[in-house]
Amino acid sequence: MATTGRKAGLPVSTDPATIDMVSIAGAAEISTVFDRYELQKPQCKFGTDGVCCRLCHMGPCRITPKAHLGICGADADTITARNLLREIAAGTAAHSDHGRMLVRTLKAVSQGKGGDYKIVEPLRLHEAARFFEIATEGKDDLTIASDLADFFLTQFAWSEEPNATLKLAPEKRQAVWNKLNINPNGIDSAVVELMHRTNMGVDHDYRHLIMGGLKCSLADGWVGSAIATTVSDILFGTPKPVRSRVNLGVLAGNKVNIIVHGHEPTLSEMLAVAAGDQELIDYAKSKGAEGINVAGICCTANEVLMRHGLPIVGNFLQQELAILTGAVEVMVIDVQCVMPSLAQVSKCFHTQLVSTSEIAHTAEAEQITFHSNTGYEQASELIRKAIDNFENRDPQRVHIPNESMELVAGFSNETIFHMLGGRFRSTFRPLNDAIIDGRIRGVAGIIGCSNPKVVADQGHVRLAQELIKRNVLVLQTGCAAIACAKAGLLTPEAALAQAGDSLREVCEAVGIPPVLHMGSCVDNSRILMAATNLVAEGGLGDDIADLPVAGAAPEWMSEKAVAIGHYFVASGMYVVLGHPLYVEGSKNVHDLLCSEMESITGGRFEWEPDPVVAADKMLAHIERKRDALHINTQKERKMYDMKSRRELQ
Ligand code: SF4
Ligand code: MSK
Repeated sequence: MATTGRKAGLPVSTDPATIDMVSIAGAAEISTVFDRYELQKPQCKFGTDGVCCRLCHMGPCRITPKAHLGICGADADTITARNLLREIAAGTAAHSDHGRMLVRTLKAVSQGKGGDYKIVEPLRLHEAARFFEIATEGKDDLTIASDLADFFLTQFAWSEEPNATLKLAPEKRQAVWNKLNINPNGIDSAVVELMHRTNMGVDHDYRHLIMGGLKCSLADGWVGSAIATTVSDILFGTPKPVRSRVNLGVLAGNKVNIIVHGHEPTLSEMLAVAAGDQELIDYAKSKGAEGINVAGICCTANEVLMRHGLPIVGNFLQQELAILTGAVEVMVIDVQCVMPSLAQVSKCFHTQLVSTSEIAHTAEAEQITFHSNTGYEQASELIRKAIDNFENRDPQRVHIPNESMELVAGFSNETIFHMLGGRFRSTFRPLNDAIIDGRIRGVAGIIGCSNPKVVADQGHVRLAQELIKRNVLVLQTGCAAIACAKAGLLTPEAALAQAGDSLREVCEAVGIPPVLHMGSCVDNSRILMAATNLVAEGGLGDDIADLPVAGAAPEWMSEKAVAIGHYFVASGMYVVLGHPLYVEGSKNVHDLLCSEMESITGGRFEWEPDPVVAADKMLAHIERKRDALHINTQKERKMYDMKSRRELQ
């Protein structure tokens, strides 16, 4: 069984900037996530095993050798499964509410009430309308946007019909869901159903519960997250390759630093635009700064990186450390992965913490609730606030680590299509061909958070290195992508130097790096679509479960990651988690998720803390899939020179 917990004596991170700032925090006696983790040790075994139940007030109950049933008679199977389902429901709710907010902005834009937001990507609007059979003939873009927004809003409510966006998946996969009866009928109702089923005295059969969890997770990946990604692309543009920099060293010693942190891209989008306003730049200069530097943390960072090339300060575990540099004038927070401790850390510096979401307040942060119709004005005001705060920065307390790394991001499916197929024939064909003839063994998604239980960034970076070395193309999102970026793996040159020979040849020929940054957490829907595109292109089976692909979340921590893992497994993928779900207290639930599930959905979980062993296991799975597809015959390696590219076109 996998163990969890960072062993004594190991560093907190492999990232020198993080290590540097943690020691500065220690010297200043400012507590960080790493200190608080130590204080929580040993962590509760009942919680870790998932056998603590507080679903009713006869409890709380714990399963022990002496008491193998809760007061109501629930056993370890029921208790662990119910706890797991509540995590899936919460993760689904988070991604999907983010999607709903974007749909509401799209609707407001269509009604002329969206302030400075507009439809930046009409192509994507038309493509989505076509796919979902929304009439476009004779309609202008705003009317189509209105109809599309209405259609997306219907996907949240309960309906007799399964969610229409499930049709994005390969047909054979849809048939699997039909057969298993796990099609969701609305995002909100899927979440409500899980909360009902896990209420005291309702669903007690762990198998039935877990299948219900898969159903809800599908409402996350193929519905809520897919909608969030699509609407983001329509409103802010489909990402294209973009160069930028990452790590705490992107903070500027001589500029006004504003950090956007959280998940929703709406306000950060306007901050990115407003930061270029000459009047504001001049105002910053009048206050002694050389300019304005907007940078991001967590998935807001990924959103503004993908579309504007704004720099990334760091991933989840670096949010407090950014403030500890003493060089941040304003940190703007919204929803998800924002630590409450930011209020405590910012109090030790001049940093103003501004909370902007209607639903997410932080005590002691200033609350400026964001409204899309005044987005630009609010963004300008926030920048002014930061400029005014610049004079309060204490140069004696500024410590910005030198570390920053170049990166290339912006790999949407549309971009990959174009890069692989060339200008005139957008296609995944060269990628499918390279997989079929073995130059690329398969594709792996490495996603998810960072977690103080493990050496931060190590799992992501080592796993990505091992996989590209073995000629596996890596797709990334979230904090995993930021970790690899910090280690230089999103620099095409550096990554290519570490890639296996045949993967390098293909990547060089078509001009893509071996590690592709596809966006934020909700953009895991792009990975689902990449898998769907591989199926659609032909030659690799009819279903995602047939593909030589695997997923991993080496350092995950969020309930959102629990939902993501389940929708990948429900979609037929093999998923390796760096530490177990809270289910180890039930052998039955463990066995269902980690072995039997493969015969049900074609996918399954595995826990593996060692990234090299995880790479072994993922590659073994990929090779098994290749064998089943009968593509594992030795073929002459084909060099993709200009002639072969022209032939393709
Ligand atoms: Fe205990 Fe059952 Fe209540 Fe859970 S639902 S707290 S196991 S009595
Ligand atoms: S931000 S969910 S810590 S990836 Fe999306 Fe990072 Fe995980 Fe949050």
